[in-house]
Amino acid sequence: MTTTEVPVGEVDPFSRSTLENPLPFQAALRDAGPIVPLTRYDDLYGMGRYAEVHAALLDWQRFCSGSGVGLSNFRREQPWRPPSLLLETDPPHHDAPRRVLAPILGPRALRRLREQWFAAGEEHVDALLADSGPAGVVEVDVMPALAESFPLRVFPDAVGIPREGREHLLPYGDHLFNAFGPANDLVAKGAPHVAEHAGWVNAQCAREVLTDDGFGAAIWAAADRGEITAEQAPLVVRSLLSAGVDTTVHGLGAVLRAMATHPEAWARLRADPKLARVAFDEAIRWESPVQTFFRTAEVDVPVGDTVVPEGAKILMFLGSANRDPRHWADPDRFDLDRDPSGHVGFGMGLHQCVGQHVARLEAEALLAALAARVERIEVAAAPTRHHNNTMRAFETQPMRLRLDR
Ligand code: EJD
Repeated sequence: MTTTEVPVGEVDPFSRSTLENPLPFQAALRDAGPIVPLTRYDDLYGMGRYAEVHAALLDWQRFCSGSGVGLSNFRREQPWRPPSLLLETDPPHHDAPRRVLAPILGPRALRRLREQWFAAGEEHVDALLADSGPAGVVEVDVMPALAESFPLRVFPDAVGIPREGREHLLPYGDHLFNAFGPANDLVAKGAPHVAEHAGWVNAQCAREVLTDDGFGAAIWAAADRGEITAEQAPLVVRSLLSAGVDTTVHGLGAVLRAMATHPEAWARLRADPKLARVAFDEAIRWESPVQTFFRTAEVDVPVGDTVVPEGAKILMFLGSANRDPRHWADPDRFDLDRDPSGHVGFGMGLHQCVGQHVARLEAEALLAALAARVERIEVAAAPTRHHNNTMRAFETQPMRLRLDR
């Protein structure tokens, strides 16, 4: 907890109580200044205001990613897995993998998937709603029943990996996102199983394992054209399996929460399904499933009255920037009438989420299917949080879906 007695710089952003509800800590961090030393960890500074977070994300020359985007500094510590060619690199090394992946996940390429995923959304929702009683109500925990199962149904197929072993994907991602933070109990809990999950994930990245029509095959085709090397291709496939599952699960969890707690927004979305996209982006701003990641100061960087010394880590609070009242009017309000574009929930600058169009399409397909059949989404019981060093997530969200009849 942030109390008036403890200066915000002495609070552990990764403690269980901060993870359970980070909002008071983030408000105090923003009020303390544009950059604040976080003294629980060595050589660490925190940035919580929109203007500075936004500017730093654009300034890849001084706020670099090549030393890792977690607390661990790769110049001094061995990473737990070979670094990502997209996430944990700077130009020029970053650029070829990014240039290859961007069109594979871009709006033009996704047109092919749109009809398929909308049909999958309908099937998925129909199966869930088949269990409604005579009252036309389905009471269900939407985390497993929708937020997890829908991405797991459509995304691995689109990558082109086999069905067997997909249960490794979520625990792999959960550990990966924990491992960006400090080596606390959350990391310790995942550690005994990492080798098993990582072994399976890495094995799915081989050309022979992948179908010949998915995102994975398209990455390998780029290797054949010489745009990346054959050594790079499996690591780029690994990026899809790393960043593409847990993130969308918790993005869907966020938009479902918003719809259940804002019935007027749900009614508007039902009347105009085109609102699904802005609803999803506003939910990403409001909840910020990816709460934080780090940069490393490439040189001494002055920020306000503070000089961040070369080699120090800077913790960028995306969720805090997305609720900074210096930038957003009434930021704690979920509001379908605001323009959420410019939020940093997908990052900003040259590392900005390359999979965001995929995430939006998954959300649109699921929301459209729900909108066609569900008149009201109600909170049936208080949700519970899933603690993760990077993600703001729900473990459970019991809801009542009232069918249109
Ligand atoms: C990520 C914060 C990868 C990879 C890329 C992006 C993430 C994780 C892993 C999404 C980090 O290339 O392996 S939000």
